[in-house]
Amino acid sequence: MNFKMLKHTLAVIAVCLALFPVMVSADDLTEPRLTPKLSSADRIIVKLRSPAADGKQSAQAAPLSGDKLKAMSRKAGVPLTPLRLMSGGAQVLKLPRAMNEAEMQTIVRRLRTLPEVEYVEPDRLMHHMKVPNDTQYVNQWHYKANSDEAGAVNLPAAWDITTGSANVVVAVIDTGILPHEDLIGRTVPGYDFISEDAEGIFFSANDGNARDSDPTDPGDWVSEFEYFGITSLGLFTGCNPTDSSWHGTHVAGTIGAATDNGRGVAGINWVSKVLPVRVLGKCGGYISDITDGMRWAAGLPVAGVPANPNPAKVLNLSLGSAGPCSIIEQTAINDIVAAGAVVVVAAGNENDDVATSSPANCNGVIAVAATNRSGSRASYSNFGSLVKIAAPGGEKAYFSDPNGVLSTLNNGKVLAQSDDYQYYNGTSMATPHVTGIVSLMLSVNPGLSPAQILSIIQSTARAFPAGSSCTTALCGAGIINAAAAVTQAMTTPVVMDGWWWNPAESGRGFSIEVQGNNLFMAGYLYADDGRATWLASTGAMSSSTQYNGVLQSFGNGQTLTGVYQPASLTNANVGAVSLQFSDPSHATLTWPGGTIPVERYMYGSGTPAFQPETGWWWNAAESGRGFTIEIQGNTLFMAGYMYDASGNPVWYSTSGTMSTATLYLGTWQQFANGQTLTGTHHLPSNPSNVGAVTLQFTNAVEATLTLPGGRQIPLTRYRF
Ligand SMILES: [Ca+2]
Ligand SMILES: [Ca+2]
Ligand SMILES: [Ca+2]
Repeated sequence: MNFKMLKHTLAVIAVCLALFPVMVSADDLTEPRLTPKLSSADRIIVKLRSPAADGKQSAQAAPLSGDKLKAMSRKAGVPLTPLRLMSGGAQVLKLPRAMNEAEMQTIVRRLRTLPEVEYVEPDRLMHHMKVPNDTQYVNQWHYKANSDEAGAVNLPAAWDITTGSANVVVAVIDTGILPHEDLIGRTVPGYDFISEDAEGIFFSANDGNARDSDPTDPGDWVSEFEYFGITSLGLFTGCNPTDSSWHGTHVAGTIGAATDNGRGVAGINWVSKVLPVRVLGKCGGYISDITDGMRWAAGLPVAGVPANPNPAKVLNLSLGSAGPCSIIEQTAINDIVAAGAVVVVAAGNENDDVATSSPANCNGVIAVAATNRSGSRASYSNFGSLVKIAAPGGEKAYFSDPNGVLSTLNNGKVLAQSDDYQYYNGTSMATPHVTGIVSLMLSVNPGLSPAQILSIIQSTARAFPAGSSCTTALCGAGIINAAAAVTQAMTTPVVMDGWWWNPAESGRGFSIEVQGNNLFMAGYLYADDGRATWLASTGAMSSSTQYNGVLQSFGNGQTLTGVYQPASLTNANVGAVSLQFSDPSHATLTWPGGTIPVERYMYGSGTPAFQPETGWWWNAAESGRGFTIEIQGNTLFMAGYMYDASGNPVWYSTSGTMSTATLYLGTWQQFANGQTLTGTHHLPSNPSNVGAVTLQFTNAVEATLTLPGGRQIPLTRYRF
């Protein structure tokens, strides 16, 4: 498609930001102690309003009449069967089958609209939370429910939902791994990326060769002899004498130790396999080897190394060093994230701003700060605005202090000897908690993007406990909450945000975005008199793949160059609209114009130098008009949804190549005379040039927009 055609097809729509109804989240069913196993309810509890005029509650409900039952079944959309009467005036009705959460919510919502219904709720099946039988689980305070441990990640309730999926692989980019009794059977074949130090010299690798297919950890001790003898030769610079750490084995155990096997420790993920990628040897590892190992882990090609048959969806990097994010690191991370994998990185242990520690300071990673057992910042943990989330890294006062993180280890100080379990502390230990929980989220919803994963773990994070030395400015959004994150992951729709269209009907299209469980779309098209117009719809998804709502029309709001005036809802129901998503980039749209296939509109390729968040943006001080912004490849496409001088909804669009990574210079265009809501397809006429538009991004969620006339407007991402 040439660029001219592109301009025709990229029309725009409208956003009516603050005017839309308040979004309603899923039912707020509070659970006392036990956690409901979602997706397994086959009954509902209904209480009808008492017909008694005196308002007294009868002790027991009266059986439903046949007519009443039929009416309720019709409303619910499924046959309901009386099961039993309850004390307190409610009764239990059986559903024809077990319903998943979305189906259940639909039935509950429908029945609530009946005037005679006082309340209706799912009759959920409760059960014990899953607790593994590993003998040392009792000491893994960092996994426990928050009612038991202030600094823990709330795993038991998450394990009730999932203990992992065989379709997910987790990469541990570290010192390699040992065949520990509690890791046997928990790995897929990895690789050793440590190159020779110089031709024929393998001090760092310590396994007698360069890169090879065996990621077994041979030990990373540095002896006094080596320290004094070899550093003087320029090797092992900045490296101190130390025992072997078995660091990768400890990290791997947190993520995926064999669990519920009656021995040792529990891992966060009991099912998904660990991919051991060895990049750290004696005295650490080089970025050149680490980035090759990262790329290979995510399934990207690395010269001279066989393809990885088990690409990882999440990479654990419990490593780093002082320094800026290098180009080679950022490029590798960009490519890995573009391939759909999540990169989780330790913030570092220098008690310093994470901005000083790479690769935690790279864009697109989840940088993890460490908290201690009480939920305060561990004294060693790096901190700062680049930290995305906190997790328990523990804080030890002595070697075997149980306030560290307990995982698999070996007791060999030089070479490996006997399997062991030890407490370590560090952001290296916090990071695999996040990685493991991300792998559980991907186990229930493998289509989640890295951006969605980050959004969910941040929005579901637990606030730092009272008295914590952490704040969101220091330690990220909160302490990761496994149960809440996995629950949210299950119900988060996988829809590609941005521009959508029907290729057979170019000239009109759709902005579609899903945040959390809420969809917000605008259709940009033409009025009967030929002017560009837009309609919008927003509300909760019915399920992870289905949206049902109404099209709404707004008017009388702020014009392109006029002063602010709020818009008004001119038609609350232009017609019903539904979107049935068959995959993240395809859907069937049913609306007043009929039923049409729509798909994600792809107009650029390659990785942009800068990637702002895709979707709705606005100026919060000027609600009622808004903008959709997207960069694909190096091409920006933006639309503005606002009003003309007569108060009609109107849209403008602009599209073109970025001038610099963060600066766009273009012109507002306005199309006319294209396809109407219900009319047959025809292309719009050539656009008119409305004036210059400039967009200068400050970061991925903030920009300054300059509209025709020169007025500058601060834009931020619109959160709904
Ligand atoms: Ca080797
Ligand atoms: Ca090896
Ligand atoms: Ca175990």
